[in-house]
Amino acid sequence: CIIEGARLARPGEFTQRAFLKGKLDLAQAESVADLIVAGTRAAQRTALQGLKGGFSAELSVLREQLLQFSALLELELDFSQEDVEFADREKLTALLQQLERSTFSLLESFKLGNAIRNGIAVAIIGKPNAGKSTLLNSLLNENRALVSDIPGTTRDTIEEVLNIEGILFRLIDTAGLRSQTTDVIESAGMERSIEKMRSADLVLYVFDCTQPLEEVIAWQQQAKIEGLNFLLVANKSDLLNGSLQQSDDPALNDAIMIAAKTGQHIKQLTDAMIAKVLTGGLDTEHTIVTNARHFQALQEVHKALLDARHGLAAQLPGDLLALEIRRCLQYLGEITGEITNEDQLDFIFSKFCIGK
Ligand SMILES: Nc1nc2c(ncn2[C@@H]2O[C@H](COP(=O)(O)OP(=O)(O)OP(=O)(O)O)[C@@H](O)[C@H]2O)c(=O)[nH]1
Ligand SMILES: [Mg+2]
Repeated sequence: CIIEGARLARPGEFTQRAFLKGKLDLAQAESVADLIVAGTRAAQRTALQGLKGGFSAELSVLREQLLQFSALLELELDFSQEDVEFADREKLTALLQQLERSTFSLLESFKLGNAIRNGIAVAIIGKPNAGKSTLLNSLLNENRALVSDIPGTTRDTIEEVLNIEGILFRLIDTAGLRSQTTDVIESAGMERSIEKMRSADLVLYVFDCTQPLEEVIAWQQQAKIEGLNFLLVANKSDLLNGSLQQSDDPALNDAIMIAAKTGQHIKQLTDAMIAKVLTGGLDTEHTIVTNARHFQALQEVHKALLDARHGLAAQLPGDLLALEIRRCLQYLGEITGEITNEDQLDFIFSKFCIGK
């Protein structure tokens, strides 16, 4: 065929043609690329959702409404001598606020979308000897981390990925937290533990349920203040019969009782981990932004919307207001591909593999 003049398709060429012919918009075309690299079922699901155009549809509606206002504002400019107002300022303010809310929730969804693509970071935190490394091993079903009855066994973080029911988790075993240590390496390890705890999507706070529980309650209060997404994991339940010791505190009602060493109730824990993640809206029909380019454009949209609304409040003249609104439209259009330049398109489609 090649002698006859045929050539191999360029990366993304077929999808690019579908876009240029108007069969897919840009956000949908990019979902094709996301689908190709999706490593888990959850990632595939969000990519498919993008392909169906939910994301684009949501933005298109908003963009259309804004276009109408923009047209009215531009019309005012034609009659600038006569001091007329075609665009109802109050309605425009309301629309801008609605757009701000929509873009904000889309921006927020990026965090979840990103987690789905790259795995949900789960930090396993707790005092030395609580059984964190034993839990990591039990979740992975292998002896990955060193376990011993000497407190301070884990000195640095250990990271492993685990696919639970199609959702990718990045499990991070950390060095145990103790209130005081004179060991330099151990205290450096603890600093890293705290860092991991703060940056994780989900924190598993593991404690030995045969020990006094005051510290657990204190940790929980602090975690709530810091706004952490966490689960309390009461470990070593095989050493108890029945309920938590001194657990008349209702604060610990939600703790999940497990025995990491024997693998008891690990399924209950993984179910709770999935439930924690799903509350972010993974299974709902909500649109999730997974694409970094969309995220950046949405940030610009959000900034432009704020400027426009502040301009309105400050009774900015119509021509300046029209400029701000055009900026919003520009960035919204960049996401769905209504406004693009050649270079940007080539860059986007070059990330595809050949034959797509
Ligand atoms: N009985 C019982 N012992 C457990 C359980 N989980 C862990 N252990 C024991 O507790 C000790 C400490 O376990 P590790 O997993 O090393 O604890 P860690 O939290 O990682 O400790 P550091 O790395 O020192 O912070 C070991 O002797 C484990 O065998 C459990 O569910 N039941
Ligand atoms: Mg350990």
